[in-house]
Amino acid sequence: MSKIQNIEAMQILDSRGLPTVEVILETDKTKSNAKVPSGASTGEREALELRDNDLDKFNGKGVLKAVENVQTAIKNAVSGMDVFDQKGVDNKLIGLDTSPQKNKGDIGSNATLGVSLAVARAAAQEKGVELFQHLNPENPNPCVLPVPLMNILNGGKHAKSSNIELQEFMIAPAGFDSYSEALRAGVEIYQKLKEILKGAAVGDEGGFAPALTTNEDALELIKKAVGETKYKFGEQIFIALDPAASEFYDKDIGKYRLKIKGKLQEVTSKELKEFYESLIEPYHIISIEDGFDQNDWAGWIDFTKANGKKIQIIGDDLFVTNVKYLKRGIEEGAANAILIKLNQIGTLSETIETMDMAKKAGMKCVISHRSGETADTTIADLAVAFETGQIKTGAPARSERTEKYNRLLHIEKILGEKAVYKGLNSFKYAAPQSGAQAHIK
Ligand code: 2PG
Ligand code: MG
Repeated sequence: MSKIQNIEAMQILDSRGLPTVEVILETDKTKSNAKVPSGASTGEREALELRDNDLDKFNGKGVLKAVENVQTAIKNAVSGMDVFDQKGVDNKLIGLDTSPQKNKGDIGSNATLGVSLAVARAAAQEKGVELFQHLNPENPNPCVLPVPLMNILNGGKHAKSSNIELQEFMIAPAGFDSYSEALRAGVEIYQKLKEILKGAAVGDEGGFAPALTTNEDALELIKKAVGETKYKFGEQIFIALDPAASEFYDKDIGKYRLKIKGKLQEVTSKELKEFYESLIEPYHIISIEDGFDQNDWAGWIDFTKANGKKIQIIGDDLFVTNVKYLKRGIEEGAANAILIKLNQIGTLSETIETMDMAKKAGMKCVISHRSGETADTTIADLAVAFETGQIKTGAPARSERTEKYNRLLHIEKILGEKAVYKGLNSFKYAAPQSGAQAHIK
């Protein structure tokens, strides 16, 4: 037992230069901290990060109210609690949410998450173990390193300069024997792309953001970059997409608006499905996240029915790391994987509960950063702790992204001979969506 003695919070900056929350927590023996990330293409059902809306400061983006909530309501509620009682602390945090939508709208998910993660860090420090050896009480000796989904070309809301609608073009170096080899391959392809583009702006997640005329251009560029390295496209290197389709769905006309074949088009869910299907084979697409709008359940279900045995189909805005929406997705067969973002739900325990539900349903969990990040590397430990086999944390550029990749290098070193890289096997699903996938021999 080790009691929480003091909790403080501060307003700091994230990778976009916007305010975010840092929590500093003290017990008798230790001092821990956690920094909270923030999204741009947020799902409408996400837990709410509290912003000050004081237009005089940071254009309304300040988080002093959330900081205040940590130092008053939360501190009062959890002081004296045991840092080894993660669930107890998280339940207290959840109990402070009095918002009618139960989305932590009044207390702030940025306030709750900072405290929840600082508690986990304090407990690991007190035990004298690495964070990845503490986070999953059912598996204190995890050894699986994740496949990094590296976002090397940015579009959509993260990079307006690219002029394309799909948000993330990621490479998945899955055909390797170790995490560090896979990472190296990803880095070399990123550097090759830089050479081809002769220097281009980068988007929020460090991927390049050149001005393009159509979404397929991004895929062609990546294909070219891989082709100019020694790596085999479709054997070692695959592509994962996050279109973030809610951002280009027009509710009023019930259609998606995006550039296909160089032309801005308005397409139905069915036409969008056919567009994605036409890309899978030529570009070795292994995974598509948020291919459809967060309320287009029928679109998701049709796509998963047709392609769920061939590729990974991830719900991000669709599920928002929330058991309520995941349950519906499992019942209706809307996806075969879920993106896991701690701040979409606001506590570590709720995140673990969601991962448990996904795992039991045979769905893959992909741990994810946000487009607004900090130097906090908790998600790297989380991916290893739960042996999810996949993580997406941006391009191998900008230290808020590379810190996570570097932390995984450290974990690989700590594990030594025991480290496992499952590569393509990390993309295999169990029941009910199981089946041989086209790319996985
Ligand atoms: C996403 C994320 C992270 P954001 O859509 O998956 O890449 O973006 O944090 O802006 O929601
Ligand atoms: Mg997404």
